[in-house]
Amino acid sequence: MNLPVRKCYHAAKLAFFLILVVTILTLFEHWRGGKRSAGAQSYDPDDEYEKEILEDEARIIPGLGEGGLAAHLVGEAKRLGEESEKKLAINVYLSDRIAYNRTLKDYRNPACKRVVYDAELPSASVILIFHNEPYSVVIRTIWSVLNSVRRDQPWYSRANYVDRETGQTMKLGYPGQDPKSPYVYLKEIILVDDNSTLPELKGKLRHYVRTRLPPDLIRILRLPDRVGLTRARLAGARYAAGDVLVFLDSHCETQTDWLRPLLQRIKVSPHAVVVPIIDVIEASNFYYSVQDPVTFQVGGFTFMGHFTWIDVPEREKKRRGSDIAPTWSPTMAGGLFAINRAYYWELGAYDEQMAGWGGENLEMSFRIWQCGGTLETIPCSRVGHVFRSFHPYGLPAHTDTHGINTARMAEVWMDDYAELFYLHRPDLRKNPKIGDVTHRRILREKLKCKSFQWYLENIYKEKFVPVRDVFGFGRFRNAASGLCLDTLQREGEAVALGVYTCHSRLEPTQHFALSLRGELRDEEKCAEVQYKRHAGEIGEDVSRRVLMVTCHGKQRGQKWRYLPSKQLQHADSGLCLAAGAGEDVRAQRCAGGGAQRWDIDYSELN
Ligand code: LR7
Ligand code: MN
Repeated sequence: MNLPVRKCYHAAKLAFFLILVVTILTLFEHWRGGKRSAGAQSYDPDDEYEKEILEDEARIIPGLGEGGLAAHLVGEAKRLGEESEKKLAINVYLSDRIAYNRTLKDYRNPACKRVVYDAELPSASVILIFHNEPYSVVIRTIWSVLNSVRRDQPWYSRANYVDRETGQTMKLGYPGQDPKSPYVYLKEIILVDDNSTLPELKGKLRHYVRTRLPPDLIRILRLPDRVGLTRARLAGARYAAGDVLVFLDSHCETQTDWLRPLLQRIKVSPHAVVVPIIDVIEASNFYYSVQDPVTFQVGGFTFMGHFTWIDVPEREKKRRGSDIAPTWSPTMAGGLFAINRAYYWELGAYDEQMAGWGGENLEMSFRIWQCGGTLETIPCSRVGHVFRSFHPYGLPAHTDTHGINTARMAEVWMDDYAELFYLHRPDLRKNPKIGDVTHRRILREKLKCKSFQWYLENIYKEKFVPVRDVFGFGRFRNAASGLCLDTLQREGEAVALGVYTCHSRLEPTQHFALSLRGELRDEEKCAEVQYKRHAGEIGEDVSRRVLMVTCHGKQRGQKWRYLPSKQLQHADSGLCLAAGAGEDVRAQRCAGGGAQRWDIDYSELN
């Protein structure tokens, strides 16, 4: 009977052992579980970001702003939106509620759909720079770039797979690109954070990129100091590895197939710097607005150093041959362009001593043309940009970076024409604040660049040069009242011309000219006598308004004569410019007297 007892003993031992093991395992599990829940209590920032991002995503209203239509909120939400726009120049409250990857209607010239691009194109590094930009707007910009280069986009399937010269079948993408990569032609997106202070642009943005975007395609470059947009772009360019640098502001949305036309043009013409057509995304409702898919404008400038939009000159329409052909542009706005990376460095990249905002766009434009490149708008590439009415971010305290940067540009590229800038900004003439530009002048020498005069005569023939194309210019002082012609800073098409106390020096609002064509004008607008139908005969008491309107260059209605009596006579109506009691000038029947006599500062006719 020993045996069963022994058996029993062994069984008990085994059972005890098993219980022990199970207990230990259970305890261990328990301990691990406890540790896990303790971990959730201890702070992990990524969990916090994840939570915030999920909340953000839950706020999005499906369908809002879809297709690029205007988005509207009502009631309290509408009010909060307007409030955010007052503060940030963009309706950020609304932006937070529009899908990050909303679609846009295709606004391109229909002819663009028939263009055939090479299957193999240069690779692109897209560089987005930002300082305290609204988080959701930045994310939407990134999504828009990514979605537009997805291999499964219908326009890529229609790509030319057969090389036209060799007859070889080509793989869609850039040389060496993995054909299985879901993104075509895109080497990388480089986000350059110009030392933002908004917390959501730090960890949360990083977490978003890691969890929702292809992290291996997106780099975030954090600048340790706020350096301004020129140097932020330089930092991005230094880092970039793609064949082509594509710069965008971080509040953009791209249109259907916007990238290939830029890459194709640079492939064919490596010294072409190319810009898309820039459409307006309304800051208040995110409406993607397009004037007309066929006509678009190119870049001009004012001697104040500002970028302007101008109509494509008739001679250029002839030269380019087709509405969708590359169109020469005298300048570019600066924020959205593509350039061959090697050429960017060869051409002198940027003036790295430009701080803050402004000036770099005209500097680069003049440099491109004067040093042998071309600056072109590519009509089949369209990108929307949120235009803001003010800069929501602060700029380096009390420094007028636009003025200083423009002076640096003028010193290097404008030769004697720099005087026309200094006419507006005498305070910057020989001002030590501008800093040293020697190395940029050496660059100009080295690249054997042409003169500014060459640029004006060959690239921007239409530009009105207020000291060259004139009989007289400066202040126009009225003999009776002693007041000077003044735009009174009235803006808009067709605004009344006025008079104001003469400034001691030539101020832009009082800088008028009598052009060789006989226009009475400032840099952009020409004086016309308001024409009334059925006004009857010109009687003694006739008095008409004088309006400043865009110069058409055709003389009709915009021609004036400066008489030996110092009267300014309007050719079509025969009326003379007169200053009266009010602040607006009038066109009246010519008569003697000081009210119709005008002294011009600098005139060949005085
Ligand atoms: O200190 C700064 N650091 C920055 O990184 C200041 C700005 N920035 C960033 C900013 O976050 C934005 O992404 O730089 C980018 C451009 O700044 P914006 O959007 O305030 O400039 P803008 O659109 O008002 O101005 C235009 O002119 C500028 C001149 O310096 C730049 O060249 C902008 O890129 C340019 N924008 C465009 O060309 C878009 C089309 C607008 C037009 C016309
Ligand atoms: Mn911008």
